[in-house]
Amino acid sequence: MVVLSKQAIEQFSLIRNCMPTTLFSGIPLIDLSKPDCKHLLVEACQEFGFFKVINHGVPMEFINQLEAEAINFFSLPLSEKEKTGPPAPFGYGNKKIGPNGDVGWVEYLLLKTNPESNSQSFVSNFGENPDKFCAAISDYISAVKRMACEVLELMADGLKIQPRNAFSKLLMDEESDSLFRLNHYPPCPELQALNGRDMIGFGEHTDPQIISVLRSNNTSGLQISLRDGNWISVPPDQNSFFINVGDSLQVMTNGRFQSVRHRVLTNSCQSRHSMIYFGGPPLSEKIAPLPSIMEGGESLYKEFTWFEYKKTAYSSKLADNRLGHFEKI
Ligand code: GA4
Repeated sequence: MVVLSKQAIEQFSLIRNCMPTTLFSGIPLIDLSKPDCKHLLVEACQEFGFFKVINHGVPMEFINQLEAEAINFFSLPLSEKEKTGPPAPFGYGNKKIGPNGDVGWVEYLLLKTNPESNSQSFVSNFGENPDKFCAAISDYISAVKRMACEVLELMADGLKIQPRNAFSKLLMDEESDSLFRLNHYPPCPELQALNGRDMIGFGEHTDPQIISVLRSNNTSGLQISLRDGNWISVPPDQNSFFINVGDSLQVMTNGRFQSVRHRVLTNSCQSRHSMIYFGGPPLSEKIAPLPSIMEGGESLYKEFTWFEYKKTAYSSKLADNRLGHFEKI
């Protein structure tokens, strides 16, 4: 990206950084190789809607290969990358996020997880070796989807939900409306001149889907909002995955799990690369609390389909509370 003047920087959202950003050491850590991790998973989803996963079983080779491809792609000239755009519904995007005026210091590729639905002409513009890039994406997505399903099954076990695939079957469905996103947050050296202020790479929001699985390189920037509204910085860890509860999982657990508000701040000296799998249900799926969660109680939410939720999401701004429209008063 280009060098920015101070005025140009100020077109992006800046936040006053009262406290120097310290990395928070209390992020729940889930070791998937431990037999009783389901209880810790439930606690983490209730308290934070967010946790870190180790012993995840996703081969490092897939992660490293895709990261190398992504770095290659984002280092191409803008005109090359733009051949894969615009991002709506899928493709390359730069600074503009979503259809309603949100901007961030980020460039990205937004894709469907089902390789057949990314059209041939679109995929053929994936940088210098599109086949290699597509193969890396597909290997990575299959492994991460498998891990996401295992995590969802452990959550169902921890919540004593039957059948244990009540959540994961939605991601496994052929019609699952899941997405994949590669983000590049270029460094912004001019930030140092804005003492005491941070620039927004990706503004605060919750993810609309069921679950999001994020992997980033070792550059910090991700922050999550705690229940008390305070923002904390997540220490990066390139060998682990970070998992977010999405709005749909909040509804399916009748608010027992809460989707996590998160954002990314720009780093002044290092590029941040992240890859996120958003596990979503089929468009026609009714999103409602599972009967075994309700134990005869009332749903906190009006009934809606994933299609209806998505429509609301795409007519909202990033920071909006989208679930608010569907809460019973
Ligand atoms: C947030 C989660 C995913 O990145 C995403 C985003 C989507 C987009 O970038 O186009 C949205 C945002 C996300 C929620 C509200 C709408 C839609 C931008 C936006 C303003 C791909 C998604 O599914 O929802």
